[in-house]
Amino acid sequence: MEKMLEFVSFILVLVCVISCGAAETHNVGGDFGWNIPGGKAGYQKWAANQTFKSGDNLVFTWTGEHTVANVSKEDFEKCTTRNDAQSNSPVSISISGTGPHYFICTIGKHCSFGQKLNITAEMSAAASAIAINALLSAFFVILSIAITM
Ligand SMILES: *[C@@H]1O[C@H](CO)[C@@H](O)[C@H](O)[C@H]1NC(C)=O
Ligand SMILES: *[C@@H]1O[C@H](CO)[C@@H](O)[C@H](O)[C@H]1NC(C)=O
Ligand SMILES: *[C@@H]1O[C@H](CO)[C@@H](O)[C@H](O)[C@H]1NC(C)=O
Ligand SMILES: [Cu+2]
Repeated sequence: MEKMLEFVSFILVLVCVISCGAAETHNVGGDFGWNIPGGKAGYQKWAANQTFKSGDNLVFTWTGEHTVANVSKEDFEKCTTRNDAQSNSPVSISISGTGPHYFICTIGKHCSFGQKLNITAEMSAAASAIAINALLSAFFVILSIAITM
């Protein structure tokens, strides 16, 4: 019985890895793109309405003079300028790993004026399925030990 459940769970993981792990593309700012936001909420409002997963792509598109740099939380808060930013629109960045990620424009005071984006990435569906499968497998092992005792 456990063997069969384990097999079913394994098949579900395989199916998910193949079909439900598709990476999504997020066009930063929607139609507004990557620019100095007018409103106070800036990019937080846009980000709040999205679900970011590890492996998804962020696409920054702009006209005029802007850049995108992946920065630390501290540099994000202080708008620390740096010279390793990407300056040719569009810039596509793959979100690597879960947790927070921070991006700023490094031109003039654009970041201080709100051209900054922080996101929090969740585990991808495929990674979640693998993690759940590992938990289930552990559970089945414990169950089969308990049964034979
Ligand atoms: C959030 O996204 C939904 C669906 O894409 C949309 O209908 C809604 O207007 C958005 N809300 C905001 C505040 O952008
Ligand atoms: C941004 O840089 C940090 C530190 O180097 C790195 O861990 C993270 O994966 C990068 N994020 C993206 C989206 O490239
Ligand atoms: C961005 O940072 C703010 C302030 O720390 C936080 O409240 C918000 O949840 C973060 N947004 C995302 C999408 O992680
Ligand atoms: Cu800018």
